[in-house]
Amino acid sequence: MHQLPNLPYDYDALEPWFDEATMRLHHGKHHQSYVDKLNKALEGYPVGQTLSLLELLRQLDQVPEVIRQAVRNYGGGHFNHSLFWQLLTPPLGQIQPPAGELLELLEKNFGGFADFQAKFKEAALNHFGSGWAWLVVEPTEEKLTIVTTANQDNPVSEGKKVILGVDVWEHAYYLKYQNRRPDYLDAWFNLINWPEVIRLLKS
Ligand code: MN3
Repeated sequence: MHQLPNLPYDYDALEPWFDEATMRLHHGKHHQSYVDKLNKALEGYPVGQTLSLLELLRQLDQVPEVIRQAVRNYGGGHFNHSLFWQLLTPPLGQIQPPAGELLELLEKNFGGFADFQAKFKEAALNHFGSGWAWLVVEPTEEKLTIVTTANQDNPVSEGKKVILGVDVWEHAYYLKYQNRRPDYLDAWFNLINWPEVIRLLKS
């Protein structure tokens, strides 16, 4: 059985950028619902016991066709949100840009940290409808790219490694920011857990 992970901080710890009411709803209702629906979909299918969630998403063709779309949607929802929470951290005041190898890669691939932020925000803003924006490592090279996915899809299903992502479903920001996705994205930049991004890059 898959389980809702506890947040590594309190519901109000990301204020004022992410408000407590949104965090409670997003984690306790939306994410919980993905977990519940994933468990229900996998009921009676051995693949749910033999493969981890990451393995299921990496090998969707191994999932029986009758539950494949449910695993993609609800398993993706569970995976994406678990990653999203882990990549947030209570604000420390000023944004602490990443250093070391990650900063070098951002400079090499995007021109610099500020250029990376601008390009990431643009991609997340221009994504039409519900979905996610991601920073991924391309499988064959030391190259970072920004991609977006629809619904609860994740680039791991395309063989990529994800090191950062932001939820651009309206449920992630509508309570506090209404239709102002740009303001939500600016807020999110204050909350990125860069040490965790670096850990994922090296993993
Ligand atoms: Mn969400």
